[in-house]
Amino acid sequence: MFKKILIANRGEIAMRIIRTCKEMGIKTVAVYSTADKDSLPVRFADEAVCIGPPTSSKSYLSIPNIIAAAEITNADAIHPGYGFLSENEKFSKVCQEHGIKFIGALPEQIAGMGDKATAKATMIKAGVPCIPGSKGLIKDVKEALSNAELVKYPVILKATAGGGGKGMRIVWKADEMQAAWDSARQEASAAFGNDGIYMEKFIQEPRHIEIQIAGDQYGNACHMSERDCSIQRRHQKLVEETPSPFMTDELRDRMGTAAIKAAKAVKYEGVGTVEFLVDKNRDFYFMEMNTRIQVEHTITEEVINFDLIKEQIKIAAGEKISGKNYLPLMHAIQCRINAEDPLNEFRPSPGKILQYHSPGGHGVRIDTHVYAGYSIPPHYDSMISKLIVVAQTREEAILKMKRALDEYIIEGVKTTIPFHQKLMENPEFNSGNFTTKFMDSFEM
Ligand code: MV4
Repeated sequence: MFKKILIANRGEIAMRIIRTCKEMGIKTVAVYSTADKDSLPVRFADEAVCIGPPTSSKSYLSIPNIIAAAEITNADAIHPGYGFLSENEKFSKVCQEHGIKFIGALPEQIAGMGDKATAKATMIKAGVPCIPGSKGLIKDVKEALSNAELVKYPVILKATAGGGGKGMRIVWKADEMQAAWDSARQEASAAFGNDGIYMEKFIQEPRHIEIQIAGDQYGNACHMSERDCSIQRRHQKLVEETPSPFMTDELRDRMGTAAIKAAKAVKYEGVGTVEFLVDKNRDFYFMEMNTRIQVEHTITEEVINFDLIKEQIKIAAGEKISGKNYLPLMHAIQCRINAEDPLNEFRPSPGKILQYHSPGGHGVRIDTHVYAGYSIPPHYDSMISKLIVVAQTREEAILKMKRALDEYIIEGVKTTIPFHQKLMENPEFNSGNFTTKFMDSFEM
């Protein structure tokens, strides 16, 4: 087992990783930018190293600075959390070259899944259901038009380097193709320095359901059921829950089997997520594979009674997994509490937290790095905390979430708490019958 892990991240996920390391008897090193010197991970890690100024590119994204911190402190592994360098092929490789275990995917796996057209080709070959579309990249608008005739409108153009909706254009009919093609290419080129585009049939009003998976160094893989992430706004998830209200035992079995196929196809080591779109007929299609721990891993932990960070560390250290799948025993919901103003188009609201009281009691979990007097820096994402509830049924989980939201006091910054309170009262949300279009028409 590792003796000392450096956490190449900040905020709640840095705290989350430190907690598990402590429980495993592993020493921790926090790295921080000058904007985060008063943060909790810096306070609770065994050691802390300043790696630069607030700008991410000069601190949390600086490979040389982070490797130097690992060498100075003699860390034998690096946990990258989510975001920042967690899916950076170069960082995974540089760690390897320095004899430091990267607790995440291998460079080849990051590259293979990071390029969406390549990932899709891999999944088609492995027999994972994919959305009908172009065979790989499209070279010009003429080829786009001929592909669309075969796929049939509406179609969607996607940037191969994309994810998170950038460089994506829906095309409803042929005469919109030229403009969509030009703008998708332009946006992809500017955002990723890669203007490769491929095409798919556009699935209308899908659900976003993802499967948590794990694989070990010996070729074993398992799934840990699903998370429904359909409640998103501009590709930012706001609420996640498991099980999905749309799930059936039969669908879970089919999606779980497909996700395991996906993991085995790339000899996946570690924990990961296979994202699917699910249509109204319960047909599902591979969308992306995330080779990192995700923000919403917490709800899976609650329903299968399992520490996913511990599992990640054990797999990285060479332990075997049993290969058996995990089914949900409970119902869990997570609300992302952000320093944003839901009455003002979710505008960021950084600043000092003047009063802070967090909810508690049976079945309530808060993952956070904040405290009364803490200032949320403007340089990073605006998440304050993750509020997670777990109960026997969906109805009880919603009631518990309402109770917890009522107890939650945060003063000094605007938060998404009022949005979540409104959502928990919403009939459509309560019915469980919602899709990724839900937030388009939500009124505060
Ligand atoms: C799609 C789609 C419909 N049809 N692909 C959005 C982010 C990127 N990862 C893929 N996305 C989508 N791909 C086809 N063929 C609809 C979306 C989409 C979406 C997906 C998941 C969650 C929220 C979404 C919001 C808008 C569009």
